[in-house]
Amino acid sequence: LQQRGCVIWLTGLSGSGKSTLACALSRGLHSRGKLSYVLDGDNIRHGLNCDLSFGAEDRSENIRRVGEVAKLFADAGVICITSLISPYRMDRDACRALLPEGDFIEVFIDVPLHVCEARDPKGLYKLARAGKIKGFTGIDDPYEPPHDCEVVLQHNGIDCLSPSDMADKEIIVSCTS
Ligand code: GGZ
Repeated sequence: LQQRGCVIWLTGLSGSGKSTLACALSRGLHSRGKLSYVLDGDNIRHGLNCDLSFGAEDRSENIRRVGEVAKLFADAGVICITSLISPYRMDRDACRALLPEGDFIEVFIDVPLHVCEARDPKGLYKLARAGKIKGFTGIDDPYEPPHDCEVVLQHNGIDCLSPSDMADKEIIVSCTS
């Protein structure tokens, strides 16, 4: 295997399309002969991080553990794609600091709250608005967008960028060059 590992860190609101994009990216890399692995928040919370809640401290611990695991993948030469809301800037920056300069590619999926809320694929925003889920990101828990990340994928306000459009953008270029 002749490949340098790195971490592609996707961040954005629930329903912004992180998991779909992670999957499309992974396929795009595979078709270019690159080995990648997706660490998805929702899955990880059923296994490795099943002891963690959505309180601020536990979210930070969630991000910390995934950051450490992602680093292990990168060390092994794998392109590790993480897909977590990762709402707090400080936690994302701590993960960045684990890797050599240039090996942490932070990708902000910049889809506005009203669009995510209109999509509401799992009905969670509706529950959050009704007060049935407390501390939901974007509703009554903060999301801190990156100040200076490697890639911003913006929503044009009309339709969705298709994940394959997004996956073909500069992200693949930066981790295959
Ligand atoms: C945000 C929540 C919450 C609360 C459950 N806030 O879109 P989903 O449903 O499938 O993915 C979301 C997932 C978020 O897990 P992460 O590990 O990515 O979050 S974090 O990075 O903040 O630790 C959402 C669901 O869990 N979910 N409750 N209160 N999202």
